[in-house]
Amino acid sequence: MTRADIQTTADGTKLFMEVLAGKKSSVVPFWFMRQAGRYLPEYRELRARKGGFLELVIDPVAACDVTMQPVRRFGMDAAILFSDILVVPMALGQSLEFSEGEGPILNPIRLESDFEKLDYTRFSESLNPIYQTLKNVRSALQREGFEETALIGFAGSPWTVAAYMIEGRGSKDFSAAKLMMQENPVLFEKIITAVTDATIDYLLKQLEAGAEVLQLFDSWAGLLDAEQFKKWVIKPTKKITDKIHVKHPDVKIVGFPRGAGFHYETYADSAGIDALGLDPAVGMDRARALQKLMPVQGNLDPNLLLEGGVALDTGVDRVLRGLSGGPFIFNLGHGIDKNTPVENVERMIRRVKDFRT
Ligand code: 1CP
Repeated sequence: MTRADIQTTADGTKLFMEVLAGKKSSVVPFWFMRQAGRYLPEYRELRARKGGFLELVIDPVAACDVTMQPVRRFGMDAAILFSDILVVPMALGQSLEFSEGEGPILNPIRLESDFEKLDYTRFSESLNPIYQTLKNVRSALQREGFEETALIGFAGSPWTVAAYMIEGRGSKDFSAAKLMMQENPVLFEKIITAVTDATIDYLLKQLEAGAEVLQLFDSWAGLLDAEQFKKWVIKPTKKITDKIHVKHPDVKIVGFPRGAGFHYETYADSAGIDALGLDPAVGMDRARALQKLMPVQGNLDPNLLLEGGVALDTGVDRVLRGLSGGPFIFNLGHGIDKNTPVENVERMIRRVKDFRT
């Protein structure tokens, strides 16, 4: 029997979606964050040919190809749209560049006058290439025999996206964003509200274009204290999940509040999400407690993929044994490193595919 036979459930529903709906499975579905990207030679080749990262993202044929690359190679249970969380500020008219080796550079919003320059009128239209990518991926999955592979759409959560908009670049502490939160809460709230409303529109259109599951990436959730977390993570996330669920009650939303530590429970209880992405710092006992609340996804330390060998096997087994007793999707605890050897990825996937509860 092939894995594909095992994966298709009796009524033809995709295993990935069944698990997100709360079913426990003897075969563990998997995908991993940043599964399309620089560790893959075919990605590096296409990126060099297209000239850059954003050029790939706004080209629906190329972005579809990149989305499909890891699926063709490894047969994940889910494909994730190839795009970036920062296309939302870009579509709001904020300048965005990805410079080689430096990550994203945006023209920072520090003053009311910077905020007023945002342009909502072309938001939806600017994102048309991304909706087209989703349509292309849905047909490519069908055409290439991946009928059981689910398609994940995504966005950044408002706090994380706003943090980049204010800071203007990646940072370890996002001090300019945190300073604005304290010193100009009125402007900060305007930015969060603008991102929240834009994200709702963006995710609803992703669903119309063919996304079947959504993930919200809150990569910098760990920088906030309990009060800030409630106000700037939980509240806007709940607004997004409510709006999506009103229109699409059956669509599952995975929330990934990276680094949220002891706020994970509050997040699971109050953000309106359907499944929880766990970072590597969440220990197995707590992960299992969280799994009683909802399906979980995670949380292999991506550093083990750099190491490979027995260390990797042990880490994979620990996560599989720890979480396969309930609804569980195997994933990394954050994005794969660009220096990851492909053979280590193959080794990890073989172990996940061979595992049975
Ligand atoms: O080719 C390149 O040089 C670009 C590298 C790259 C890639 C492959 C970036 C730049 N973004 C992406 C794709 C991407 N980003 C995906 C695609 C789907 C996938 O395969 O998973 C997704 C979901 C993201 C999400 C994203 N972008 C996040 C959230 C997840 C996380 O990693 O924490 C964040 C924070 C970003 C911003 C961003 N985009 C790119 C970089 C290098 C960064 C991080 C910048 C920083 O803060 O240092």
